[in-house]
Amino acid sequence: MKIIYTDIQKKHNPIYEIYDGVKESYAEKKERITSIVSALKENNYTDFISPHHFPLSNITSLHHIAYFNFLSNRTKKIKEGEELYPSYFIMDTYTPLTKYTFEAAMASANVALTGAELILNGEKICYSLCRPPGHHAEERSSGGYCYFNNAAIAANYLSSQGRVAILDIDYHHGNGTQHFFYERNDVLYVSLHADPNLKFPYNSGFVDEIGKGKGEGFNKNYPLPLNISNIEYANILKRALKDIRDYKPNFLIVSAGFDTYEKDPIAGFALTIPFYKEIGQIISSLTMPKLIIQEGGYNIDDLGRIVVSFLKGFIK
Ligand code: Q9C
Ligand code: ZN
Repeated sequence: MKIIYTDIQKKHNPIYEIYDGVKESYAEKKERITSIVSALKENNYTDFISPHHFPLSNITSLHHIAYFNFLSNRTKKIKEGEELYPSYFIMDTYTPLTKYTFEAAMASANVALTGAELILNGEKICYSLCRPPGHHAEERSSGGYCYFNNAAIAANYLSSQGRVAILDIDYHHGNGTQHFFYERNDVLYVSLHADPNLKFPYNSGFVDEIGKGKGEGFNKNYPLPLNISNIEYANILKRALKDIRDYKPNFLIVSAGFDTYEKDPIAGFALTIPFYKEIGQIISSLTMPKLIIQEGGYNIDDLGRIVVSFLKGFIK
């Protein structure tokens, strides 16, 4: 299995986030990448690939040019070690700009696009180890540790060659991804996530959000109760796969967040490390080519083992 990543993605390195007015240690740490890469190497995954640079239009056909320019220009004025908090392009207090945020977010988007290109060139499965994550980023806003929506950018790229389904298994609802494809029928969005009445992003991810216009029926949310177990989760995942099968996509993108893990420091499900292999197996029962895109997952000690377990569910 080809694995795409670059250490440029580690250059984004905020120190703190603000929760209810209190500064806390930044959860979306660069060590997440280190944990994943070293576990992959220990488990004999060797096919690592660096991303290449795609035309900016792949990003700016989704993200507004004013937002893109804001990230590009504003980060140039930030000093080493400084963090810039909300402006009108930043939706919350978890998504600061640092000097290298734009560079890392661009690299992350190119990691996603490189994976998508490999899929077009005939790979059956690829893992784009994106960081920063993407699924909360909208047309003109950053949020929830996300700047550019990597999965949406890859989906939009693939959509010129066929029907795309996105399965989002991050703990949080991918408001950004839903938003980009809400009125489109060429990209199906299906998400399993913590009930937004209780958890971030709080304002989207409800069952009645089914899409709009010609996109009606092509957005599907499965909000879940806290502390959900492996077995209950597997049942709902299988139901969600039926939505995907019925759609008959040519490509599948998995927005793979591992903050559903029982010991995740910011979340609240009860999934265990061996169960991620089962999730992988369930998803690999779908036959179309698959691009796995890394989203959340914040238990640094165990994240690498979780990813390895998950990838083992797919054929190498
Ligand atoms: N004190 C992703 O998983 N809320 N984003 C954090 C912790 C923000 C998560 C509160 C969660 C954003 C990609
Ligand atoms: Zn998440």
